[in-house]
Amino acid sequence: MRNKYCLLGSGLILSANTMIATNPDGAKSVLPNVIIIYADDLGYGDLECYDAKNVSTPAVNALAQDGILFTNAHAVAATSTPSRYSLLTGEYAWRKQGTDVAAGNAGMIINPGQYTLADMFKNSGYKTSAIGKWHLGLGAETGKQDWNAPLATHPGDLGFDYSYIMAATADRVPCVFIENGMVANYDPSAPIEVSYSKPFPGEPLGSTHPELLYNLKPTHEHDQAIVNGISRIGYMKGGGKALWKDENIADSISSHAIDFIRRNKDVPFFMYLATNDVHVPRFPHDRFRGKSPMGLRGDAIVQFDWTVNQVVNTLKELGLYENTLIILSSDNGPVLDDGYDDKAEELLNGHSPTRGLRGNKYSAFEGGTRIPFIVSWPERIEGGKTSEALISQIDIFRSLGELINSRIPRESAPDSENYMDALLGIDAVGRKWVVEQSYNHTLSVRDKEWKYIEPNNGPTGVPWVPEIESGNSSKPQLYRLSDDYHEKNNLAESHKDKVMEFMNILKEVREK
Ligand code: NG6
Ligand code: CA
Repeated sequence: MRNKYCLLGSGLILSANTMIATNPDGAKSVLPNVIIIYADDLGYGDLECYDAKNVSTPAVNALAQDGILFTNAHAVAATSTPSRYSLLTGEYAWRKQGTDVAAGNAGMIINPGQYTLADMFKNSGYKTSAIGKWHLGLGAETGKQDWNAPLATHPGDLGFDYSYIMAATADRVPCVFIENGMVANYDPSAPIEVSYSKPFPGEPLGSTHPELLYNLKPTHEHDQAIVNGISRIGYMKGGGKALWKDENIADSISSHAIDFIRRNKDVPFFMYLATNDVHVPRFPHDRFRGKSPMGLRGDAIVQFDWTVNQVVNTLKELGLYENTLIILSSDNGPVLDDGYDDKAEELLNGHSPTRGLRGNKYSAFEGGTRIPFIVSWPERIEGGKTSEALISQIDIFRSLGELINSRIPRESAPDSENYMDALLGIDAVGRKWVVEQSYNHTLSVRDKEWKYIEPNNGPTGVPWVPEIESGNSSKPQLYRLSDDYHEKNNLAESHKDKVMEFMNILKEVREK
């Protein structure tokens, strides 16, 4: 299989069924391995290579040095579930109902009949995995899962050969890892029950037993089931030995990622590696405590960097680093107080998680969706570059499809376009415009110079964290980002033509 990006060396044989290139002595592939390292709530300014203060991230910095650091990259949404949905399906989440922040007992949101990013890699002969945060629902129906038996549907039905995942978020029950659709380390002596509507009699809650919250206390909500001295969203019973300890989550995720790489070192693999860092409850392992002066949130960034280092070192040790394409990014912008008293705000000491952008996670302002984005592939990318190309995570699907020369069914990944040249630093421009979705489905569209936020009736603060500017306004908003980085000066009145142009783009995209 010869294409623009992957060239076969001499003496290589193609195995007929899989299109995998193998050489006669070993089984080494020329198709690159692909790893998406997807951080959670990591802001545009949270990494040292993006000017973070008070925290050092040597592993990520080195990855950027070996690759390209993008300064105008965008998640599809300002929250997790819709961004992940869009990344894995190539469809804007706002097209599909039920794609907002999912409960831990949500039924599977991606329909097994949809063609996913993992299907694409699998059908091209890759071994595929999803490791870490899932947050896209499991099982056939919301609230009907039996967590004590194999789940009816799980990432295995979406093209992932292997999965080791958290059902939703660390602040939502069930607080267990799920391996290939079955609770990992299942403890038959402690059957698991989960509810998002009513507590289980006799089970202590954060609201009724605050004295049991020996690890972290909530600031708002998050006062239901208690696991590991931290109260969560949702009710849960049982779990026993299968319950996670928050301080070990990064270790569990990285060790399973490393095992997957080792098991598949001789074939091309695709790994969707979604870290729990730096989502709440932030509770990094002891060995990262105090590594930044910013408390738990800063230490969680250090822990994230450690995870990246683990993966990169494993690739290097196995001789795979040169021919592995790594995309490192985040699902949405940063947030400080997201429900736990971890002093994230008080300890910033001059650090700006958004790198000075207006708004945070949830917001229609840039802080909601502009995210770090690094692409490295030493064999093909000359490192150390920065790119201002306008890119969106919606295009990862078809760009990677182009990279591996994969045919994608016509009706699949409907919003995704091929921008592989931009991702490899060949094209410095990227998209003409990107569409962004805030927590309440307000859409924004921006090009290199301007950003338009459509009018809506939502409140000016995010309802559950009112200090965060939602970006909502009953009036159209238009900012000239090229000289108004902070989105302060609404020019909609004086630039009606530009507003009209963006309204038309949104109309066309909606009607597509
Ligand atoms: C919010 C939670 C927040 C976080 C978020 C999802 C409340 C008040 N807040 O609803 O703590 O869990 O959902 O974050 O419940 S995300 O990064 O997965 O989208
Ligand atoms: Ca998130």
